[in-house]
Amino acid sequence: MGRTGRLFIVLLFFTLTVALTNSALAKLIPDPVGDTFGDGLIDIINMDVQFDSDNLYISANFASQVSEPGTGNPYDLYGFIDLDVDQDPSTGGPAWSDLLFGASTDIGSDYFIMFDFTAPPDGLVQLYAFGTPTSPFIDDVPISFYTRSFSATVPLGVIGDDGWVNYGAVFGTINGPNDLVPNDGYATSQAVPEPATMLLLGSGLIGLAGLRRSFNR
Ligand SMILES: [Ca+2]
Ligand SMILES: [Ca+2]
Ligand SMILES: [Ca+2]
Repeated sequence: MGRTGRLFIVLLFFTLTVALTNSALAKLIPDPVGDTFGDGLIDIINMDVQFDSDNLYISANFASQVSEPGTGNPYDLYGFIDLDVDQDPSTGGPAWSDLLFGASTDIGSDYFIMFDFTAPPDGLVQLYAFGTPTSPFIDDVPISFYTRSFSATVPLGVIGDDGWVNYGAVFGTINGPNDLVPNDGYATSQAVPEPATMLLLGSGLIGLAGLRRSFNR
């Protein structure tokens, strides 16, 4: 194997290392199947909150079907996502799982997203800032529902955050909560893969192609 071939192997190794690091970053927060309560219709499988320089991207997968609140489907998804944007339990308020179940999540919820109990299905859920005695409405958050998942996008400009947040969520039906994620404690947001990493991954794949060529020669 010539010098070019060795260079390709080094490139490939570096690329695999970077790819593995990124798959660790993109790991979903898992939640057990079958750990529901109440009417048990909504069962969270996992949840993920990632950020880039512009947005927080919030998504969750469910064992059950889910639909946007307000459609009248039994699987219409209701609930709350708590966002501790300064990762400080002493600012903001208690998480909804603490309020509803006496959990102790160590979240100081500065903002929460409510899956609205009254709005028609309009592709939006509502962002509130924690406050006493009332929590002011901040903005609508665009959300897309798929058969067993949803994905919502919160502009960082709205919550004034650097992208790192602690979060937790409670989901259920219109009849009440069914599942918490995480069950005890909180999860922390992650960065989405950077374009520079994608470039490295791309150059590694080109390297792999080159390596095959040099072997075939
Ligand atoms: Ca679950
Ligand atoms: Ca806080
Ligand atoms: Ca759970």
